[in-house]
Amino acid sequence: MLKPLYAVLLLIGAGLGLAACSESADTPVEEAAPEDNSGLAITNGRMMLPPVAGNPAAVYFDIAYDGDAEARLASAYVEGAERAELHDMSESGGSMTMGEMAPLALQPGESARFEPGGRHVMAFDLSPELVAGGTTEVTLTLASGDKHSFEAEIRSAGDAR
Ligand SMILES: [Cu+2]
Repeated sequence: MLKPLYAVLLLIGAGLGLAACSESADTPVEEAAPEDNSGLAITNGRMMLPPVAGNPAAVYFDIAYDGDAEARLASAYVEGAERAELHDMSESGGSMTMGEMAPLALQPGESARFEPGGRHVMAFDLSPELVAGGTTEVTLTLASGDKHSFEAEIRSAGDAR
């Protein structure tokens, strides 16, 4: 009578031990840089704060893509902004207007620029914690679901873009 009960307790104990073990083993892995299979490398990341508080900021950067297959940029996330959109500038009737960017496809080995007067990430509803001289994290998500994050330098409206 005692023996089977002991066996059950042992099993429960082993189960708990396993759960605790895998939890402590997983935590350091998650805290390390998440695996980045995006093939994206970003340089020159910077966020231009708006001249008037309450307006959106623009984020510019250079992309180099070195993946195995065509990649499509799907969305952007900017730490400290409520919402971010991928924008492009186009000329219509002699004036420049901006709007949602057509999906950007990158072939292996290709690069692209997000720069003043062209493509940019528009960041809306900015946290007051985003101040010139600091940095913020920008995350790009590809259509494949792969993500790539980078630090963007925060600059004030009058600084070099
Ligand atoms: Cu815009």
